[in-house]
Amino acid sequence: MLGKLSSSLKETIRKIAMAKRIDKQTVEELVRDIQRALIQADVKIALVKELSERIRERSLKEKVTLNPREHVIKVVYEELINIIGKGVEVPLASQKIMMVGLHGTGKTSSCAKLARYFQKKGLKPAVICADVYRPAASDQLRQLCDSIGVPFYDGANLPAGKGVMDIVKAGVQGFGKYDIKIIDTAGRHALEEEMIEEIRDIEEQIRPEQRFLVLDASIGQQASVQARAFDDAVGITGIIITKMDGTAKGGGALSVVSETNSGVAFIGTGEKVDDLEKFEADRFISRLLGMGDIKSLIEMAEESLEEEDVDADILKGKFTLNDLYKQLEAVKKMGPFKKIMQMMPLGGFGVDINDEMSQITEDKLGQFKVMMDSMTEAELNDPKIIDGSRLRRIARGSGTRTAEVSALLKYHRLMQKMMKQLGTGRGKMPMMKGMQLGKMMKMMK
Ligand SMILES: Nc1nc2c(ncn2[C@@H]2O[C@H](COP(=O)(O)OP(=O)(O)O)[C@@H](O)[C@H]2O)c(=O)[nH]1
Ligand SMILES: [Mg+2]
Repeated sequence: MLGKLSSSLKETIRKIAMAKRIDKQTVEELVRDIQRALIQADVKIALVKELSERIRERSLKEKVTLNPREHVIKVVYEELINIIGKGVEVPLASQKIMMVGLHGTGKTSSCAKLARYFQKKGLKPAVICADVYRPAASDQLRQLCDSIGVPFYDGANLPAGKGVMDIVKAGVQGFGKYDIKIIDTAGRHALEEEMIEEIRDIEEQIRPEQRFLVLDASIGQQASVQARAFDDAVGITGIIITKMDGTAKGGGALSVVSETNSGVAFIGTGEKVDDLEKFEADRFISRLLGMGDIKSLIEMAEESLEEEDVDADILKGKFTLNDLYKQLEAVKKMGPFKKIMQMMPLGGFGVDINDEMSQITEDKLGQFKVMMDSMTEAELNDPKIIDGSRLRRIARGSGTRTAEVSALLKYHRLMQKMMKQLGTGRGKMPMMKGMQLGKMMKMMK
């Protein structure tokens, strides 16, 4: 999702993290990079300008309590959230939801996706099809509902000549016992008065708590015209941006949301019923910037006031299994290891951390401990001496398999290598000097 924008922004953040100093020129370059990335993602020029101004202002003039690089990254993060708004929280409560939007934007698919979403949250959804103009619309929705076991109503039992309002009323009444009643309305190819009147009618007579506007991400900032028109007509309470999986213009669609009085509620990321994500601005931007959870990084940075001296022995490469265990224990308290690594501005150290290694769970740590208990002091201090027969002995002693002991050793080697890189100044180390090092070591201890 938003791959191009994300990779440009990640690169920008990386540059800042590695900058020798933060001065006017660095900030200017940063602003230019961000402008380029956002304009390519079809974000409105006016918004981009505004954002640039604010980044310039805040990066250099604001009083800094953080490390200046972190401060700038934080400013970028906050200002990007500012562009797309906080997002809206949809309560997990009984309610009627009306879907509006033009043809082909993904209303019908989103009805089913929403039904699925609420179903997974333990609520009982039902869906009403108020599109009387195209018979195929009702078939499409029925099939989707059938596939997830959600009841569906399209007024088939009503006498001929039934109108949209008859169907919606009968549906809402018939589904009285259901928690969530989702109403799919008929779109048009353009913003026609007839459609606007129809949804206004439904709004006035049914009073749905939620009026969700469905926007197709691929139209980018042009979505703004639709957003305003639908907001004027029924008062949009949340926006669903669909097809985020297949466009480079998603930034544009996201950014027009600020023109309505609401915000993004969900994002559609594919054609299947499960391809719907609840939208949370901070998480979304963190992901876009590749910062894992930048919030915790910044909080952590704010907390870690004094920089601690790095354990010189560890950096010289003397990194024993016992050291590893101590670190893992500390890291475990903070969440998956991979996340911590992603928080590092350098995105790790050119060392690939695979998923298995990043999932240090309580169980795994317990197992590590048991294996280490079966090792001799010499083995703990210098795991290199562990050969095949020692490996089998340790496995037997700890009731594990040799493959599991090997995995621990492999993990240790990887960490040791990383520590060495940190210590010797080889690899990417030079850029790290004087910045994250103390904090990082503290985090890992
Ligand atoms: N890739 C992708 N396709 C989507 C998404 N949402 C809807 N679509 C597709 O867009 C097309 C139009 O969707 P539909 O729900 O019928 O739109 P409607 O006319 O507004 O009801 C269909 O082919 C959907 O499968 C999405 O999030 N990602
Ligand atoms: Mg439809």
